Amino acid sequence: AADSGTFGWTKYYELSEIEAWLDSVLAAYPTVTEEFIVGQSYEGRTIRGIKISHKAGNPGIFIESNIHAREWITSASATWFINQLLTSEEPAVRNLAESYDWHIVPVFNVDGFEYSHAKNRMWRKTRQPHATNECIGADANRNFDSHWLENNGASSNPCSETFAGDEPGSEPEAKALVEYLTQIKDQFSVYISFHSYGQYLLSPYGHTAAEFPDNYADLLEIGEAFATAIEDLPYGTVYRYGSTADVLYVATGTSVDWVFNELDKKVAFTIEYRDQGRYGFILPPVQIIPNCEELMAGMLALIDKTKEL
Ligand code: ING
Ligand code: ZN
Repeated sequence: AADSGTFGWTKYYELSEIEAWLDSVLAAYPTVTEEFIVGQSYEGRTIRGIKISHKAGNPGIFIESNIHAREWITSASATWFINQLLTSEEPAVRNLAESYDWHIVPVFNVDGFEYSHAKNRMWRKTRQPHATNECIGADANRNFDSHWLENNGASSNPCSETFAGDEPGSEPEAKALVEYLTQIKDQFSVYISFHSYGQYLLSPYGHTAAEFPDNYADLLEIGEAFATAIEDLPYGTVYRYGSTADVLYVATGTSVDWVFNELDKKVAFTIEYRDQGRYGFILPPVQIIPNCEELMAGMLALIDKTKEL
């Protein structure tokens, strides 16, 4: 395996270490992997992704991870998942790896992630200063052009943790993702956004609990399959599922709602990983691998159910 001596899943890594590992993976698997670039962050970092494709013509799955800086378990899970797709010998995982084109961005909010390592472990937002206010950053997951700033699902106060930004796409990261996804929209049919914490599989809508998508019954069936597969593991971890606004809270301008509504991708979910608040965002490293095992069990079930419907 690529760089197996120095990278693993028993601790959390900084951006530079994750990027070095990504480089080693790209070098070790040149025929099935390819780098892609979503764009540049406010501070000028490159937002990188990896595409894993074993054959032409596969349906695509896009994974966006660590849009919120402090949710370190999300990029740890994304790198673990990439490694599994490339190295697992389990038949079900090989089938998952080889039957889909995977587009995975392990660390989307690169500036915030770096800041959460260097300065403030609890940082959530981007790092773009505000013109008329000393507070820094917007919630990238409130900055997309879908019901932006409606229904109190975000804040217009730049000092809020859920500041929606000055306008949709005001954050260079969100703008770059919109442009990139628009460009490759025919190459994927499933979109997953990784978050922590709370143990949920969340579907659209985020913007209202008074309305549900036309395919909500299907989304609930997928949610049930995902949650059951996870609960069946020896850890017995319980995930809840349903629409974001119904089971969690109203959130507007999110990436998942934008992809669902504007790109018309009808299988779009947020995963909220472990735990339920005991450690919260500071999930102990010993839980990384169990969390990842739950991700794989859940993903296998999610994709199986999606195929069936
Ligand atoms: N939770 C997500 C948040 O952005 C979410 C929940 C995700 C809502 C996707 C809507 C869409 O607030 C955390 N923990 O960040
Ligand atoms: Zn989050």
